[in-house]
Amino acid sequence: TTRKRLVMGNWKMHGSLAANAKLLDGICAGVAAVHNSDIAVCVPFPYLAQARDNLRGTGVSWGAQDVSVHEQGAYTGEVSAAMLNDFACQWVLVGHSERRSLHAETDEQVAGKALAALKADITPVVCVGETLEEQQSGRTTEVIARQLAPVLALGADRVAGLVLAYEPVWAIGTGLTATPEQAQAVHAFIRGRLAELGAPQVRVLYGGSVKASNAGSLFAMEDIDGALVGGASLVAEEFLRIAAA
Ligand code: G2H
Repeated sequence: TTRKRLVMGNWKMHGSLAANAKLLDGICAGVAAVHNSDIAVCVPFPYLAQARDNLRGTGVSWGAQDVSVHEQGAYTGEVSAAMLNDFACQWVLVGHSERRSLHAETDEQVAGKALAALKADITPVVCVGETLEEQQSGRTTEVIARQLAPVLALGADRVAGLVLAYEPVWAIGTGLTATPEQAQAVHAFIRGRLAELGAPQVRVLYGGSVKASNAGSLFAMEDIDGALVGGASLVAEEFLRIAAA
């Protein structure tokens, strides 16, 4: 594969100024030993300035965990892509399963957020994935195709500028990981859709209980281009081991 690996931490709603300082220091201390992989962290909004100040020039990039579909206006509590630009964010997660399930985000809204980010020159990391019930009833590819449809409808030029992440909901924070073969099968399906569209260089990350002990076997798969890491990204040594796997 010619696609460069990307290992991205998703801190979710964890951290404090003090804890982040230690974690970011730890990541920066080990990053020189990591080759062949881009490394990034997606932090809570209030810590974007801290991430920028601590990471600028280190080779570790940073981003946010959500973005508004709107450019500006009376949207209390929302954060725009232009605001993320003010903090030099390179990335923003959109459509994480926790946003879809806890905040009822629709496939169309997720695609709208991806477009808002792209227009601001921020790379959206669009998350897709099926629930346990959907998987058990054999509907995995149907669900992934439905979630991807409005994103792929943005067209090849737009899609070429984003990253996708496959996160089976049943493997998120549960300790259950898809087997490398299970994950690869879905990644191959997604890769096929990208090829059809004419955007073959888009990276597709895997997420869901990724840790140092399983990262190597996941990364050995043809169509797995990196990882979106939750829990294990909160410990610098573990996160670095995943990036180096
Ligand atoms: C999936 C993942 C990161 P974890 O949500 O996005 O979290 O690695 O804790 O399962």
